[in-house]
Amino acid sequence: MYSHATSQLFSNLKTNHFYSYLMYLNNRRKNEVLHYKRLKELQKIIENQALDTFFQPILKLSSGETIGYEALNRPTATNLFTNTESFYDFVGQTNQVFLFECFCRNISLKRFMERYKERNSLIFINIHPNVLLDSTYHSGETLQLLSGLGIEPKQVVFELTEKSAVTDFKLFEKVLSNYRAQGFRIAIDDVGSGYNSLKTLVYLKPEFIKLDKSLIQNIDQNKEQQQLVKLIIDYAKQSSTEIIAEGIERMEELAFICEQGVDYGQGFALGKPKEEVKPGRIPQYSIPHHEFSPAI
Ligand SMILES: [Ca+2]
Ligand SMILES: [Ca+2]
Repeated sequence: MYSHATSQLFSNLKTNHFYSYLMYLNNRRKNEVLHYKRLKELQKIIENQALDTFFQPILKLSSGETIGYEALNRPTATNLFTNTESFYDFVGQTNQVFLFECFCRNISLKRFMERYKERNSLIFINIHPNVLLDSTYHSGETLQLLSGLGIEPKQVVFELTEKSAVTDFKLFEKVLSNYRAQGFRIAIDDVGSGYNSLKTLVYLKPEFIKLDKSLIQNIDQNKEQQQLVKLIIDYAKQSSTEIIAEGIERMEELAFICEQGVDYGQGFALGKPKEEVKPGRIPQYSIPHHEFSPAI
């Protein structure tokens, strides 16, 4: 027989277990309701085109010329999505990714042409690798859309983020060569953010490598980041790939990147994302030499 204290303990445990189970069910229901509400909101965003499109300039560092713009789409803030990142994380978990990507691509290109006064710069479009694999996407629909807007394929660079893993490299190489034959170019985005970089770079042979902002932030003070960037620069030279350093915010970062001979730059120091399509500018800077870690 259990003592009174022991059976009291068991009874408490049972009650606790029951309560945790109830809590679990309650949380699960709450999450399901939230997911449903967010899905509805996503559909509303697509229907009403409730996204703001911003264009951030990409500059040639040796001349200061703006060679192109990255299109960035952000949903109008609601309490269902507190920031852009949570919004995109959510989209990635739904079966709406494809629909949403096509919507974003169309709206980015359309707004670019509406707001862009000159005619010859590049437009960088973020795209999920799987979208490029879809047959309807490369069967001429893209070309048709572009010709309707007066954009040439050679002006378009698809930014493939490393975060959405490419699994079938052979198939992907084939698809990309189709795109290239039409004039499109490829950039691998967020390189150095820790997602499978080397394999992606070697197999996909992108025309551009976009160095992730985590590699650029405080690069003037961090030896490991400097080493990684130097490795990628060496690789790029051998494979005739051009490098775009992202997230340049401080003059010291800009100076270091320029000193290393990086081709292009993007970041708040050169031009913020704006609704209008506006060229960036390389600020005048003078950095006392002693502030640098020696280049390695
Ligand atoms: Ca990007
Ligand atoms: Ca990026």
